[in-house]
Amino acid sequence: MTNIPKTHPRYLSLVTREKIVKAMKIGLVHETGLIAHGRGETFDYLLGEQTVPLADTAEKAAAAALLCAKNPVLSVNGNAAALASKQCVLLAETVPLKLEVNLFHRTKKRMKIVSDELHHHGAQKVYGLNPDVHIPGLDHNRALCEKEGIFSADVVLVPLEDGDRCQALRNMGKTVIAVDLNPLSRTAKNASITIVDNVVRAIPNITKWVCTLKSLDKQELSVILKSWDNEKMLKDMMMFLSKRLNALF
Ligand code: PTJ
Repeated sequence: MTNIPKTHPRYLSLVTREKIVKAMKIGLVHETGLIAHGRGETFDYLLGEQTVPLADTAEKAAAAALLCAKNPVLSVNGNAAALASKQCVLLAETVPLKLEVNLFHRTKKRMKIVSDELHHHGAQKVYGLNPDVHIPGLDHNRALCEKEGIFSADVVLVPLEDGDRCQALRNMGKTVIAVDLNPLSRTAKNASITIVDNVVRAIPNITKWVCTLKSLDKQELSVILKSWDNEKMLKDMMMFLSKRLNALF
């Protein structure tokens, strides 16, 4: 591993890169996960590498949706496991919700590596390794899931998604919470609640909101959900980003 001095102005970003490269070398992250990470970095740079107020509000709405859910599931892929396994397990315990591994580049070996990583960070049960159903309308491996997990979930949290599964899950009537740094992506546009934030910051902040909102009853939580307008948030986010860009010149 390259020795990155803590004094380096890009320390956190460089350490995260090292983490994802190391995860790729052991098969946790797919090679194309590095490209996805690079795209994410660009948008994070534009956001100022911070949880902006619009994202914080989305994380609050996500927490409310998870607390209202009957069967909430967090779908974990390679990048999410590499960057935020510990945080995913903590969120799973706090809500509580189920963890299911779901990969675009699915192999038996990678499924086990990602599942082992979650167990290593304390997960008791991880779904996904024994798929028994298909998400209708999807022709690739992301369709494979477990009946008790994603298939029967009413709320699915999907960090770093590809857009067509998000749409397929919506078509099944599920509430989809997406974490995607790119507000222009199909996932961002198709999700019920889009969190434009880095998964590294988003998952712990959702957990923080879950702890804050846990004492509210379902009616109070549904007030938060009813006021959520995803389309408006995406428009406001684009305004925020363009204002930030304009201010730089
Ligand atoms: O592990 P697998 O096999 O399931 O493969 C996962 C990848 C990420 C390769 C696959 O889902 C993929 O190709 O994703 P996309 O279509 O490139 O989309 C990834 C999206 O996540 C992009 O819009 C990125 O901007 C965004 N993104 C990347 N890194 C982060 C992120 N969003 C939040 N936090 C990040 N750290």
